Amino acid sequence: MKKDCIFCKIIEGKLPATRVFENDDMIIINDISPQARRHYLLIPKKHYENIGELSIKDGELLARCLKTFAQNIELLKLENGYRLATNKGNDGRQSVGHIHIHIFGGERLSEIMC
Ligand code: DGP
Repeated sequence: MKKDCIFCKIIEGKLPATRVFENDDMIIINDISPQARRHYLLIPKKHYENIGELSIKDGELLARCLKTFAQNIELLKLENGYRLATNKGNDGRQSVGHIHIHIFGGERLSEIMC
């Protein structure tokens, strides 16, 4: 856990968030500022600044998170499909420095989304 990280505080329960799913690896919460009818954030519990910090070994954690996500599509009401995105750095418009994957769905999405 990193001091002064918003997502670490949410993971620790020190800041409120609507948790839709949780296991040992990750939480899935509703985004505070949804960009689609359903907009979740998949947040690994281990603190990494962004996807660029992951080693091959760390990639196993990400693979487990994605597999678990894919097994919970009904819970998330994403049976019709979804889009995943992760932002990195200034050009990627990353605003929170804790790795997270945006999950968009619940409607037919626009062709381009930022
Ligand atoms: P990014 O720009 O990729 O770093 O996305 C960060 C997302 O996190 C953005 O869509 C808004 C969301 N967010 C920021 N602070 C909070 C918070 O305190 N709670 C929740 N639920 N979402 C947050």
